[in-house]
Amino acid sequence: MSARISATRRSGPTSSRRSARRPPTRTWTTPTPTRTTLTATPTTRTPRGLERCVDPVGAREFLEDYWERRPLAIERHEEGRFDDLLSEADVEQIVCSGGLRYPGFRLVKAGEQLRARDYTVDIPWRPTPFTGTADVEKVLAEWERGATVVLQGLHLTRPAVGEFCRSLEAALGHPAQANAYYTPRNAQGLPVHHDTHDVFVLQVAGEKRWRVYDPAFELPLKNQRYSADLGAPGETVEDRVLGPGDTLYLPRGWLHEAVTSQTDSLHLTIGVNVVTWLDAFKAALEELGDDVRFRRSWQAGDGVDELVEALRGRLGRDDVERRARDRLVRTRRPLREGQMRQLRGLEELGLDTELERRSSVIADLVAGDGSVSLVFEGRELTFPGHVRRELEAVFGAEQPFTPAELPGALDDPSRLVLVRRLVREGFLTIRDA
Ligand SMILES: [Mn+2]
Repeated sequence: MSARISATRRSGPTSSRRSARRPPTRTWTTPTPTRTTLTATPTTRTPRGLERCVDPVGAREFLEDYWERRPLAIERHEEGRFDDLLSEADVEQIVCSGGLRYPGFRLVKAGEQLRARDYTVDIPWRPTPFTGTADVEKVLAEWERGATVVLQGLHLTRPAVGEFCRSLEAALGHPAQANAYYTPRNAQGLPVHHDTHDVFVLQVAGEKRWRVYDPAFELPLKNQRYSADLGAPGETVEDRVLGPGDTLYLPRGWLHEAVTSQTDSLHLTIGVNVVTWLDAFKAALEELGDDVRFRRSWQAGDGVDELVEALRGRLGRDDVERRARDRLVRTRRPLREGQMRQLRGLEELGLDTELERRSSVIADLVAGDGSVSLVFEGRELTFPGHVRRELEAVFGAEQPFTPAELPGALDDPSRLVLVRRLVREGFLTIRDA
C-alpha cells in the first residue's frame, strides 16, 4: 500500500501579507496533566485516532508543520480503511431503517435551502409523538435529486466513532465531534465556506473532488462564520479527488467546497473545537473572581496596570495547561459500550478476574489532603489516601491485571470493593464479561 502526501504550499501576494500577521513559530507540546497529578497517558488498544488520520506523517511532524497552519492531504488507495467507523452499508441501514430523527440528520444541497419539515414527519404516539422522524421516501427522493444526507453528531450515537473522537481528544487536548456526509453522484453538498473548527476529512467510500482556497479570514472563532463579505475565495491551493482511505486535514478558516462526479461519496468529518488563547484568557479572568480587586466597581479601586499584572500572574504556562486539561477531563461524556454486561459481570468478579482500563477514558489522578481522587467524564471519585498505591497501579495499567496482583496494603475484600466500584463507574472493564 502506497501513500502519497501532499502539503499545500501557500503562495501569492495576499497569502504572504497574511503570513506576516501569523505568529512565526509555535512549538507544540503534548498536553500534560495537572496539579499534583500522579500519572499520565490513557492507554488504548486500538491505533490512536490521530495516527489513523495523518499516517504516514508522524503525529509530531503533523503537529509541528500542519496543525493550524496548512492543509494536509494524504492519498492511500485503501478501501475499507474507515469502514469500522461507518461503512456505506451502515449508512444504507441507518437511512432506510426509518429510525433517523432530526437533528440526528439533515439534508443539504448546494444553493438550495432544504427545510427539515419537508422531509420529516411527526409520528403520533402516546404520551408524546416521535417528532422530526425521517420520511424515508422523501429523503430518498431528495437524495436521488442530488441532496447530501448529513448524519450529525455521530460521536454521540456510534461507539466506534465516539471512541475514535475520544482518542483524538487525548492526542490534541481539544474536544472533537463527528458528522458523516453521503453525497450522491454528480452533486455538490455545500457552497464554498469555511468551518470554525479544524477538520479531518476521512473518505470512507466513493470519490469526492475537493477544492481548497486560501483563507479569507484566518482562524475564525465559533461566531465568525463565513460570509461573502469576508471576500471571495483566494487562490486555489488544493484541487484533488479523495478516494477510499484518503484523508484531508483542513485548519479552520480555509475555504473549501467539494463535488462528486461518477460515484456516490461517503466521508466522515471529524471537527476539532480548538481551545484558543481567547478561551485561556477568559478562564484566567473567571478565576480572578477570587481576587477582591476584580470584584470592586470599575469606578473605584486600583489602577488598571495592577489588575493587568494580576491577570498576567494567572497566565503561566502551567496554569493555562491545567485549566484546559481539567476542563477536557471533566466535560467528556461517558462512553459506555458493553456496560450492561459489565454490570452483570460484577457478580462473578473475584481476585483472579482479569480487568483492564477502559481505553476511551481520559482521566487524571489527583492527590489531595489525605485523599486521592480519580477525575473523569464529569465525576470525581475520592478515596482515602491509603488506597493511593492501588489506584496508581490501576490508573497506570497498560496490560490486563487481576485484583490479586495489585500492589499496596489493602486486604482482599477491600480490593474487590475498589475494583467493583471502578467497573461500575466505567473506568475499568472485566475482560471476558
Ligand atoms: Mn466544511
